[in-house]
Amino acid sequence: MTPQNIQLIGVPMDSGKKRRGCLMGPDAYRTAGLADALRSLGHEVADMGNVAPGLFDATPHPHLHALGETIAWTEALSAASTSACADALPIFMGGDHALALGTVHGAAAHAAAQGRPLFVLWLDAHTDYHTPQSTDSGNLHGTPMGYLTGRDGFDGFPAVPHPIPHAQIAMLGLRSVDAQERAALEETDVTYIDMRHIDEHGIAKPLSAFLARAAKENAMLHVSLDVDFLDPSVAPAVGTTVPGGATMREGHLVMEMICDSGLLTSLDLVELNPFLDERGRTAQAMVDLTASAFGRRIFDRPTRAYS
Ligand code: HAR
Ligand code: MN
Ligand code: MN
Ligand code: MN
Repeated sequence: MTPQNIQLIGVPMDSGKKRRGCLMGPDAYRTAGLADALRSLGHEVADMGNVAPGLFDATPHPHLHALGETIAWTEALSAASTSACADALPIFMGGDHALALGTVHGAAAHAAAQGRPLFVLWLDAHTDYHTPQSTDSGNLHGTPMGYLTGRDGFDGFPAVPHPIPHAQIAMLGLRSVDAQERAALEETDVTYIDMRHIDEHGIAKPLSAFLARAAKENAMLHVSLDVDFLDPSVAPAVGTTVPGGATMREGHLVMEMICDSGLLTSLDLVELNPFLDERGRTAQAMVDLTASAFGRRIFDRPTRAYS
């Protein structure tokens, strides 16, 4: 992989759900050696420190958890993302998945300014396609895909002048989808690949079709990697464990293929809750996956065919 100019941006955001701990994520990635792992692959890496939200109205909302704080994060992150995308390849070290409300919003603005489409790869057990009205939990980390595609009901959030067209989105690893999300998604042409599809056909085929489409359109690519994409047996440090997830090798293959595509322009690492980790193994797994997206290889040449 050609050397990249990478900015690590800490996002100690914890407002997207009630269970606390994701605010420790950025420092767990630092402790696990994310910057050095990327430098050892030949990249230029700058740790930009952490983003902070502006002042916000903390008045409780009857249904939505930490609405004012989440809106303030979205505003701050959108601006940070647009400017980071102009200078470098940002890696947003979360923080919960509500951070994508801002990071993708900002990346979409940057892509629009470049006159290029933004494709989004959502690696997650969940579709996160709720609106503030459809969510039963009131947890806004379940809504970024709804917001970013321009669904109605996000009062108080920044307007979405560049909604991501559904055809430019692939969701991979799905195994926990609420009824309202399923009904709404089935009306769209989002590429949704659930775990059964991965079991039957493998993870490579649908991913390479999506990446080929992005390449053909000269797209930018935002990847949002939720810890719960992985099976909880290999990645326990997440509040929303769902059994039956991707294996470590499936995760690596996805990241290796992203690397080979040369398309990656921004990356979220989300939902790591270090308070739930076991001797740092989940943070380490996320660092290892990120290294695969930036060129770490077992061998640098194809293995010889058996004859
Ligand atoms: N769909 C459920 C809810 O609204 C769970 C959402 C969980 N989201 C995340 N990120 N952990 O994927 O509330
Ligand atoms: Mn998620
Ligand atoms: Mn999830
Ligand atoms: Mn729900």
